[in-house]
Amino acid sequence: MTYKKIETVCGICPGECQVEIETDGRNIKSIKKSSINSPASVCLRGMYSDEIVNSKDRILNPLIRTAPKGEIGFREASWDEAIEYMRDKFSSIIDNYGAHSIMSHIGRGGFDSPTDDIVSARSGYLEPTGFLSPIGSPNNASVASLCYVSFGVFAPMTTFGIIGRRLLPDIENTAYLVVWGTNPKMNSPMFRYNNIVKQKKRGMKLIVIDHYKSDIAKLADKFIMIKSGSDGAFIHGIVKYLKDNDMLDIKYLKNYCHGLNAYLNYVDEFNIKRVIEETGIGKDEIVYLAKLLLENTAALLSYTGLEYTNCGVQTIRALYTLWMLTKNIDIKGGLLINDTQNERAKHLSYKKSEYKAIGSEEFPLFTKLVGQAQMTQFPKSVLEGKPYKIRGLINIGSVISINYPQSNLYREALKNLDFFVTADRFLTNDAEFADVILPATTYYEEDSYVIYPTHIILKPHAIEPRGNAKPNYVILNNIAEALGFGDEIPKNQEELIEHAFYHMPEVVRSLKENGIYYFEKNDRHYLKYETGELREDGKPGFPTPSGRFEIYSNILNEYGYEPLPEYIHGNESSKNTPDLFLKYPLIMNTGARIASTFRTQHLNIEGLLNHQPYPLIILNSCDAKRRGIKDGDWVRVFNARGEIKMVACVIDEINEGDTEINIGGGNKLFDINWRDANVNLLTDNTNQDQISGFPIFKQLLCEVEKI
Ligand SMILES: Nc1nc2c(c(=O)[nH]1)N[C@H]1C(S)=C(S)[C@@H](COP(=O)(O)OP(=O)(O)OC[C@H]3O[C@@H](n4cnc5c(=O)[nH]c(N)nc54)[C@H](O)[C@@H]3O)O[C@H]1N2
Ligand SMILES: Nc1nc2c(c(=O)[nH]1)N[C@H]1C(S)=C(S)[C@@H](COP(=O)(O)OP(=O)(O)OC[C@H]3O[C@@H](n4cnc5c(=O)[nH]c(N)nc54)[C@H](O)[C@@H]3O)O[C@H]1N2
Ligand code: SF4
Ligand SMILES: [Mo]
Repeated sequence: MTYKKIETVCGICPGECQVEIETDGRNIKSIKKSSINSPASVCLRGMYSDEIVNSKDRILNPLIRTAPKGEIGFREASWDEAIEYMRDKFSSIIDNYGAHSIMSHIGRGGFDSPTDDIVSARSGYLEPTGFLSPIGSPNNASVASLCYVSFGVFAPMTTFGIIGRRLLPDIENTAYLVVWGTNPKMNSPMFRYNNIVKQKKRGMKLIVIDHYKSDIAKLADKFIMIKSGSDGAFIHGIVKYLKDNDMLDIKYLKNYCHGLNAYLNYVDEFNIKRVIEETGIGKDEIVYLAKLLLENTAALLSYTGLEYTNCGVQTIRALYTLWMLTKNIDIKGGLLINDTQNERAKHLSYKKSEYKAIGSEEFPLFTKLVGQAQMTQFPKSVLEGKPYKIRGLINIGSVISINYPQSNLYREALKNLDFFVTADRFLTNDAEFADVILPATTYYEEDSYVIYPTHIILKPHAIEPRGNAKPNYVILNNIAEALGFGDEIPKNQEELIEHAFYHMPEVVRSLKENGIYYFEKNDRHYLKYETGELREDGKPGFPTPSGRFEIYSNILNEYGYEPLPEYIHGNESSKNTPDLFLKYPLIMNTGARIASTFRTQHLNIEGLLNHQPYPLIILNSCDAKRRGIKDGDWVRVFNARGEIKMVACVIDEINEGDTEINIGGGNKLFDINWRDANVNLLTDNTNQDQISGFPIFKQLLCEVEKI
């Protein structure tokens, strides 16, 4: 057998890291790190990609349901038969109830560049767009309903008037990197983590603010441990300290900030005593961070750690405000504002619907800023018919019945659909309710392209697809075919790049000729809000309604929300639900990423399971002792909504009364240790950030007892 070494893209998660693999076209002999992007050798999942690709559990052909809903029972079918079947079922729903009764949903398994380019929402439309726009359904959703957009769209758009993708920490040039509510060692791709390690050698100092000692906190020069969900109080406390000590350059800031006075009055509520009480952080640390931010350059890295509280969007707005007030925005070594990125990909055609997307009544700003339906309102639609009933669902790469809050509600909803199609590599929990399951390839098996910050590459498949599995974009093409708009979705690599870069012919040409395209390098400009480079009219300021950095957000005000970045003590908490707190006295914080899994994924991969065999709840040692729990004990974690079984991991570096619970368990077909470990049985689909609709994953209540 002859093995060849080829540079390709890791097949396992949307990190799309570059790797070098040795393959004979079918088998993978070795996987090595590559110089271009993140080394797979530091990523556990990347190391086991051959085990994932060749897993005996892979779905190899389209499956059609034979058993009653709620059971696993399918027969294999050809693609032609599956397409005919879908055509039949979907046509009947559309004819009887209208196209708005069908919904699409894209999960993390659909975060590859092509899928994203084809189906993600487009700005400039007044109505929500997406995969089903061509047939006139406004109901296109994705895991954006609970991931990234509070941080990446809501907070930056309502503050800077700029999307989060344009805000970049200048790690190479900063004196201090502040990592606040993210863990770049887990977060993919991992080139950021490698860069942090490299810059630390240069002398950069690392500050980490987290509710427990995460992997990145272990690497920190200074670790500040905060009570879950209280970051807003900490930030306001820092600003109050700066204000009280006349350390802010008010004259300068007044020129560029909208609502400065109102905010500086608001922070008066956050005296040291209150801040210490809310956050568990001492006065020294408030003073330390205040001075550090003011006297040095500081870059900021943040993400999901701040998204899942009742004031998630506002807390991230407060954080940006702190960076602005300490003049760390768009300076060398600070938080940079990048040039506008060109829009990519042809828009799918758009047929107007007289129906509004589900969730647009409850969360109007979600529809406005994200252009999608808010999936958290899907159960209400299916089960209560409000505002109308969704009857058909097309799901690409997501496990809805585990990853959304209050999972049983979503199970009920999936069960009550007339027709449900899902595309995946494995039988997931949702399979219990799927009528058709379509087999998806890994990236190793796909011909597509990948976009990196400096270049775009064409990516040929490294190994032959297993069975009759297909890439997401071909699956989308096949479903579109069944629904009558197949010609709008590319079905091979050539059509794919013509679709994605239709407005950039030089990219298409370069990819076809050389397989690679390099972006032009532009000189970096700093302080663009002073020079007028951020606004269309060329005036100094920001592209917001007021033309300034909006501490007071006009958009939030217009939509009836609090315009200042206010702090709210959790809706479910010692203060707001004291009776519940007596029964469930621990703060339930869920979902810090672990190395061996990708949420529900890989709990059937032995190599990875060996690295962390058990689902963990991390507890403070005093809380454990009081309950007679020792490190490694199996425990029951419960609240009024449900109970799960986890293994206790007892540490000192988490506040008393706080917890950190792994997500992803619950698939009956995967490892036995993880089967009763779906923490979303304990979360609440009605407790949300009122601005974004994001569920509260990091600030609920629970109790633990030894089994
Ligand atoms: N309690 C709690 N719940 C959470 C979170 C939390 O922090 N706490 N986090 C939330 C977040 S941030 C997110 S993004 C969601 C994630 O929600 P999901 O997107 O549902 O995440 P996964 O469990 O990764 O499911 C992805 C599925 O896609 C499949 N897949 C992988 N690659 C491909 C592919 O190329 N094609 C196809 N068709 N399928 C593929 C995988 O096998 C897997 O079944 O969960 C959320 N849920
Ligand atoms: N291995 C692996 N990688 C993944 C994923 C995975 O499941 N597995 N999921 C992917 C997905 S969907 C996403 S969205 C990204 C997420 O990427 P990240 O946001 O980087 O996710 P985490 O690694 O959980 O980092 C969040 C950090 O915030 C901390 N935190 C939690 N609550 C609070 C709080 O109240 N205050 C503060 N200051 N910190 C808090 C957590 O302890 C954790 O260390 O990761 C992606 N990468
Ligand atoms: S982060 Fe994702 S893409 Fe990168 S090596 Fe790990 S599994 Fe592969
Ligand atoms: Mo996510």
